[in-house]
Amino acid sequence: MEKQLIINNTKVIIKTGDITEENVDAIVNAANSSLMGGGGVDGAIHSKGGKQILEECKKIRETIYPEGLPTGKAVITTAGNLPSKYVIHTVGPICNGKWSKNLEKQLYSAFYNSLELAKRENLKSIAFPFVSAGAYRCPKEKVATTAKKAIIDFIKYENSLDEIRFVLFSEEDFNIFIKSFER
Ligand code: AR6
Repeated sequence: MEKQLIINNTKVIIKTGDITEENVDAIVNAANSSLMGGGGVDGAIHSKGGKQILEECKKIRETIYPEGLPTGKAVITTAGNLPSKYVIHTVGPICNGKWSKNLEKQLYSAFYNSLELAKRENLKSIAFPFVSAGAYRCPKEKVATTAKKAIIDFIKYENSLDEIRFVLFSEEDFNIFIKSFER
């Protein structure tokens, strides 16, 4: 399933699929602070992308983020064997079913900082997964609304990207996303 929107000349694509198969400049990884891999999208990216990604993550830990990547920040590595050129690793908040202004702020930053990093690297297309909507258990509708806010603000204030994709793993998640964009 796929839906295309145009927002201020930027193509926004909402689709079902496996993000590791997306052919874009950068796919975003819903990582954890350790940057050492895990389950969900993170596990799929590291296992299909190969060890090059982990090697670069280790370098980032040794240099700029010895204590781990803080929630809401983003870093970039190459994408190893994946079809995309880069992986942008971000860390969304852990909600455990709850929601608050602070969690919203952290999640907004995860989306916005990933977009800004793509801009800094002169990238033209980016694909996001449903950050924090899996193991971190943030309410899915809230994640979709926060993602929408972040991308609309980015497009409005400092757009540089030709295409922003959201790649959802199930039809149910796709429908939640579509609803938030129609509001
Ligand atoms: N392509 C697209 N979406 C996927 C894929 C895939 N290949 N695999 C899973 N999803 P999660 P989080 C969906 O748990 O909530 C990891 O262990 C999945 O259905 O990957 O931010 C990390 O290391 C869900 O909708 O990310 C962290 O410890 C969405 O991706 C922690 O999980 C996000 O689920 C991060 O948790």
